[in-house]
Amino acid sequence: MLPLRKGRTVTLDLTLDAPKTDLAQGKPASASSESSSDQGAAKAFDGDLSTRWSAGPDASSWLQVDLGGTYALSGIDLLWEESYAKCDKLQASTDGSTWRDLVTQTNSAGGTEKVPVSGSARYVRMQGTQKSGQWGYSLYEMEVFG
Ligand SMILES: [Ca+2]
Repeated sequence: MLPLRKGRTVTLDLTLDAPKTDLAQGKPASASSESSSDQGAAKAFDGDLSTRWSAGPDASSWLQVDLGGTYALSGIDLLWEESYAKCDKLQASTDGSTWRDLVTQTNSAGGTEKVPVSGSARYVRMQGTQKSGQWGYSLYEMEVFG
């Protein structure tokens, strides 16, 4: 602790982080499956932590979003419900049909995953490969940052 005394000038050096903008929020979303009509793909991009996308039971289920333009990406946050992907690939595409892997995750713990990525993309996809349990993947939110 620095003692502050009356009459003394103190200089503070502050670095403020620019607020991060979720590029995916409210953008067009699609998924390989949706377990019910009120747990559709868009629910993972609505900025609401009480709503979620929930996939059918297939371990190869995926969820994707169209950012509406090509961005240089820095990170993807996955906010999982209890049923998460133990293994998945985070993929990127510029045309929505050819995908490349940004990150391959082989032992995820679920919860909130903040995954650093690099590369440019217009489309971003969570491609599941192994489920955490018997239920399909379920994401409260998937956030994409530039
Ligand atoms: Ca949501």
